[in-house]
Amino acid sequence: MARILITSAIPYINGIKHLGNLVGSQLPADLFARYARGRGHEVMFICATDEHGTPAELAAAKAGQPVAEYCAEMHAVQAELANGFRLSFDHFGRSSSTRNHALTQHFAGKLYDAGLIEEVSEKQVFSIDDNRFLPDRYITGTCPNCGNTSARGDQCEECTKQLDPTDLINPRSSISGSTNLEVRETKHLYLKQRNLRDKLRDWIKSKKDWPLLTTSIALKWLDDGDGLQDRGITRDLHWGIPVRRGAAPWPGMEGKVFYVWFDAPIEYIAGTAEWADAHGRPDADWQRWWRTDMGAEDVTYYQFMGKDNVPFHTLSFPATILGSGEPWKLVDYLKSFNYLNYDGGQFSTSQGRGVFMDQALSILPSDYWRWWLLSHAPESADSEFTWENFQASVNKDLADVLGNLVSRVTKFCASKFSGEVPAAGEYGAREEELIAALSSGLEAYQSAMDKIQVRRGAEELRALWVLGNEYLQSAAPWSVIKTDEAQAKTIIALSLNLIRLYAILSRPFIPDAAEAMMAAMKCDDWTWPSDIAADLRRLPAGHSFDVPENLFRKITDEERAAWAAKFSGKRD
Ligand code: B3M
Ligand code: ZN
Repeated sequence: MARILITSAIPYINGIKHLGNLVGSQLPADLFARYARGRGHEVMFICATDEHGTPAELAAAKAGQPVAEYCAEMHAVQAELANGFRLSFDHFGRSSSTRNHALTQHFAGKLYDAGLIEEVSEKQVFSIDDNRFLPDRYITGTCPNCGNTSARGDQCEECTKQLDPTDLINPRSSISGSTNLEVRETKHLYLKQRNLRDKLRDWIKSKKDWPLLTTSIALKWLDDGDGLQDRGITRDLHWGIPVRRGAAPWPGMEGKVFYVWFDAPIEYIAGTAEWADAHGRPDADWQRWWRTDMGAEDVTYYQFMGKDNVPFHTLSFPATILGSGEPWKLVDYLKSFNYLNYDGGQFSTSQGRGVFMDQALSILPSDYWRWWLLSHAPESADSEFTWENFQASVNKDLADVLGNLVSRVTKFCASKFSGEVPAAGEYGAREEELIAALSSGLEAYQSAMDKIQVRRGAEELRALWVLGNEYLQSAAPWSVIKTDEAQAKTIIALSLNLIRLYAILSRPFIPDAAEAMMAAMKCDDWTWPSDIAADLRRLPAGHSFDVPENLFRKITDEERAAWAAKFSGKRD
């Protein structure tokens, strides 16, 4: 049994996430967590909401709420949606927690002690009418690169260029729209990442098995142009983690907070501490996941995120960890994703384009979405959601292949024999062939899942379902029963056991359907299969079962057309 730590990039607090966000981090992380638990490993799976920074403050202002209240409400909304998608976090924390405040200040203090923090006087845009500095998204203006007139101070959404607030042409305050702005001196802390460049490069280069997407982005940022830049880790904002050196005040930094990207990844650790607190456990219980001097040396740590988050996780956060000089765990495997597009364009939160998590659950249960999203995960390239494709996958894979097998076998047995598993006799060549094919299929499935090849995992799982269907089709118990009842019973006994086997193997992808299948087999033994022949005799003769409700329904052409129309524009 291994110990596996899994974190998903923590979603920004402002608003409900769309399916593109979901498939880029939280959902594949959940898939892997469920798979690892299924294999019997000890898993700690952490996510949280990312509550600081200008997006949170601006969204709260727009909602007319104090930011703390807004964050508390949105955290509850996101937690409920995570639950709706069956995301099996051990803890869904908050980056605004007291744990994260203390840990973030602790890391800053250690970095200072190590000589890795520099105080820099710099020029920032100050709004006279708003009486405040305008960092990042607080300022809007024309992009010097593409001419977009609503580029934000940190980035232009049109051309994706990273910007500084002072780069914008015709800048205005995002709060008041005021153009009564001036540039003022202000003091900020910089993390001297450049001092860690060689260490970071060696560390990244040692990760031979990482996805190319991950290492290519990391090395590009490390070596391109001027290379790794020292990075401002503080902001002139009210909402955030106050700048302190551990527990001590930081002279000259009063009234300032840490930059959101400094504290957000630290929340992975803090979230694990929150987990311990929530369960009344001592510090040692979370430290054994994170501190190599406290038992974490045998932990394997996996991170999941969209490609835009890779630089922060391969450079900035490791710089914090390495620079602290303390024995914190670094990521062992970083799985990153490309983007999921929506019906000929991009998902867009600001334009409300695409399907958002709440909307998805309001039209179909989570397994339908989980299956489509995971089997089309944007791994080697961007992928695209279309309603045609969604309908085809659901109807074919889930309804025709898996759902149909379950319903045919259980209904046939209940009507021809009884609601109990019939006695199985000797197997013939067909059964032996099936067992051999399932055994090698299982290995292929495990090999994909062990490597977190999400799409391939889905393909291998579907191939296992297909084997069962083909077997049933060619074994044809409905014909055999007319001449050889004993053999028909053997076929059905094996097929009922197959349902239990599929429940176990499918659970990481479609947990609700898997649980319904297992419940229908009136069994609660989720032991991962290691010997298919034995597993197909696990439910003995006389064991009772239920005929489950239809596991999956088909999506009609009318529904597809109606949903495509409903989700074509701005959400209301
Ligand atoms: N909240 C960005 C995002 O949601 C950011 C991730 C933080 S991970 C520490 O894509
Ligand atoms: Zn631009």
